[in-house]
Amino acid sequence: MAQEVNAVRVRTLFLSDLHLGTKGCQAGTLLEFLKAYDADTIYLVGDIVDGWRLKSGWYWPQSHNDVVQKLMRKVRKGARLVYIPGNHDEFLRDYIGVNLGGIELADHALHETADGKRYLVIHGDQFDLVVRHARWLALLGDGAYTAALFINTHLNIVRRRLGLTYWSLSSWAKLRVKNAVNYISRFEELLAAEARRQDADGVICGHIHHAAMHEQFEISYVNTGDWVESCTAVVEHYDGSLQLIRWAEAGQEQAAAETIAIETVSERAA
Ligand SMILES: [Mn+2]
Repeated sequence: MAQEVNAVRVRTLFLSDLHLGTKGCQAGTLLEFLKAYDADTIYLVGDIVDGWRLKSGWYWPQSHNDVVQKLMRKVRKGARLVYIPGNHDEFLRDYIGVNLGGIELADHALHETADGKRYLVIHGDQFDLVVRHARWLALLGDGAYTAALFINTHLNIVRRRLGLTYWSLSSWAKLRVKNAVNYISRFEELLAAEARRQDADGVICGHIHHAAMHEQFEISYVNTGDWVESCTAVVEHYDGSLQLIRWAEAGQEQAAAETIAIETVSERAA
């Protein structure tokens, strides 16, 4: 306990797209964040360990181990940890429904906030093909949409078996800069629609490395972002309110300020 006495405690913590096992992962910064925040429940919303990259060359420095250790330490201290695999850690999808040493593996989850709102928690790669071919699928109707979701998942399993790299919607969209905004907004719209289909009040996802929190589609759309570029996370406070933390920018200073305030009371007074 001693190590995290100064941590900000939240009801729930949502993290995605850490990409541990790649040089891009900002593990040191992430570790600082994990020291600053403690939660009753932690959702890992996919692409936590990058299995695709690990296969083509092992990259696992001590800092990546430290992140895993820090998360496991939180579990030992009583945190509930739900791991929802994404496309880069798809190998874990074979273990969905299993509890691995205190880690619950799930395809998706329905999270209820303290104020009774229900959120669909899902990585989001399931919608790549639909996003890419939205116009055609809209013309073909609902059956085509369901088929695309099915094909999307199975096409990538086949690619994986063949040792091909995952086709990435986000990097593909980024290459087409002019259209990137369109793809992002289409992704957001689809995820919002899926939440509505599942009778939820909102969705919390990752995958496209684009943190966001808005109600543009008459439902809460929340994207946790990533720890490769933006260093973002989403927390649920004890009143049920959600907050997007941009750790690389203001979050760090804010948490530091709160930490100093706690120190002032508990330590400096002594
Ligand atoms: Mn992904």
